[in-house]
Amino acid sequence: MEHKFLNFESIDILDGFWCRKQEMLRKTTVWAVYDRFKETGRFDAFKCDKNSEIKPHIYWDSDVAKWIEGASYLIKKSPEPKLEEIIDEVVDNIEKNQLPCGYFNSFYIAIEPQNIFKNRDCHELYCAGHLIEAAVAYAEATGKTKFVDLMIKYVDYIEYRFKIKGDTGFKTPGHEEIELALVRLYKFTGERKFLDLARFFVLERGKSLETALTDWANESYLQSHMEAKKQDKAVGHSVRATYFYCAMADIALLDGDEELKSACEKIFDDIINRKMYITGGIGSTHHGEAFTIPYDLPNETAYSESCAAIGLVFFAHRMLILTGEKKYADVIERVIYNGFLSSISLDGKAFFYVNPLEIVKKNHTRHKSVNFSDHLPPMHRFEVFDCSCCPPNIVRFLGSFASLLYTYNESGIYLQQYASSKAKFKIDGKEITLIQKTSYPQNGKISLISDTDVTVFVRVPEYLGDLNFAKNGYVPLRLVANVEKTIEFELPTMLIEGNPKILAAAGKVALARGSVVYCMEGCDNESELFNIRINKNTDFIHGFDNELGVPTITVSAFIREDSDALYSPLSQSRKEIFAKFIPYHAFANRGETDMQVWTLVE
Ligand code: FUB
Ligand code: ZN
Repeated sequence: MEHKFLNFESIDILDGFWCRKQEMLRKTTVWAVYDRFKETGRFDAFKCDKNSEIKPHIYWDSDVAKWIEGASYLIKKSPEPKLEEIIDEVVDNIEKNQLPCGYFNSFYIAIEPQNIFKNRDCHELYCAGHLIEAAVAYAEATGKTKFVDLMIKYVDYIEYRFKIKGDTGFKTPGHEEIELALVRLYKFTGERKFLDLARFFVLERGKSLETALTDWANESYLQSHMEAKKQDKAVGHSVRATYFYCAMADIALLDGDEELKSACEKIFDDIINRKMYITGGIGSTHHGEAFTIPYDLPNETAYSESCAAIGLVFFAHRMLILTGEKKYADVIERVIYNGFLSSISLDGKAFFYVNPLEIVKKNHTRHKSVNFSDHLPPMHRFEVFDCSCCPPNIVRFLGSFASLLYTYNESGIYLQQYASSKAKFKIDGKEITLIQKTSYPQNGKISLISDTDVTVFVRVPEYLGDLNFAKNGYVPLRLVANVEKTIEFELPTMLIEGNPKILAAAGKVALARGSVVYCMEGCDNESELFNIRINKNTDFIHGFDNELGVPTITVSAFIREDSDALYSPLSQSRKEIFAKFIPYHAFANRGETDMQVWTLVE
């Protein structure tokens, strides 16, 4: 059954885990990303000065647009005049430089006007999509409509060139994004032509062969290997893919299109049953930043791009709305506490683009002559990248994070993610304020109080399996006005096995407490991490790391002692040690050191 979701603007996150992340976003991250983008010329690129010393990148517009979208979410919740001033300047520059036909892209206007809409993989429609999303978010935050009006002019031109005239060098975007942005523009304006254009881009994709780029950047890489409705597997570039699947789910919902819905369901299941890391990361190879084959989930060379984790949450959230099925919210929980959160440093200033599941710093198992250099994982986060798509995506994701907390329908409110918050609903004309108090993920206790009688269906976390008092995975709590009710889920600490087909997890286990996956770091453990074998009967000793400000788990383990012999007969001789784990999302915050999620067990 379809659900509606409660937008972040109706929810205040009050305290606890996610409140601290949002405060970090407002105080630090949004400014850190701005400063780096300003220094690198991304904001000035909007002046479209062809003589500028700094040559813009083809998709710098999208970097700034995602930052504007995130900044707008902050403004929506509480005024930020300085952010508004920065955004207004960008909008003025767009107004000054937009071509009379409506076209806008700072790179193409300044550097290659002769190549407008010629090359499918040059991200013009991707940039347009992000600018549209930014414009809508800014209008919703401030009531200022200049930006959105400029973008509507641009969209009209896109519609004319791609749909009406059809004289462009390609039919559908190389990097999806404009599709879901057009759906958003439709919802904002109510104008059907934007939805029609979104549908056009989704349904035209894969109908005819558009140019493939290289051997790996082929039609599958671009999700153009077949029509959307026939697709049933996650393929190709993982960010492009998830954005495309989001648009498919949007159209499925708005048009009641069962074929598109079924395609989305199959693709989603392919991801979560065969192609997703335990952290919720997706994309197993840096070749094409892409999905590969089922169960190919290498640890050290994992790509697991931050934007792909975000894309998976966007897709899962849409599927949750479309179907009301809890598994989608379970996946969101897995991603937000692991593969998404690892992307940002604890101080909020630096970011991972690639989120590995293993780092072997000394790298002594491979000589540098092995052509491995471009696969090796990053050992620390960066403040900005040449291709800096992830940092501003993180800004917009955290800025609108509260939208993930609740859905609702005529039967009541569904609590999908746990976070202390005050939410204001309007269901069937009735206003309801619901307060959720919790210290999750520190413990599993959730207290709820509302000002009106209402049923709240509390999602049972995936790691608890099926509870007999739950219905379809949700515990129904009938709240009577102003009477607090509490539910407490157990938060088990577990050793987890991977599917036997996952080579990278063979003979190994991962450690998790609830949905938070843990890892070992070299700086906490004296042995090489790959030599450590967790004792399968271990107790779990819970502690706290004051330097990092995160919980720790210590387990009993064995190592093989060092030896001079290169080979020796198998012996049972082992040294007992304790191995210390920290949450995966907190790794790489104490300098460069080894890290490992999957550990041998015996
Ligand atoms: O190409 C634009 C963005 O940069 C993609 O979404 C990321 O994967 C990175 O390639
Ligand atoms: Zn990215």
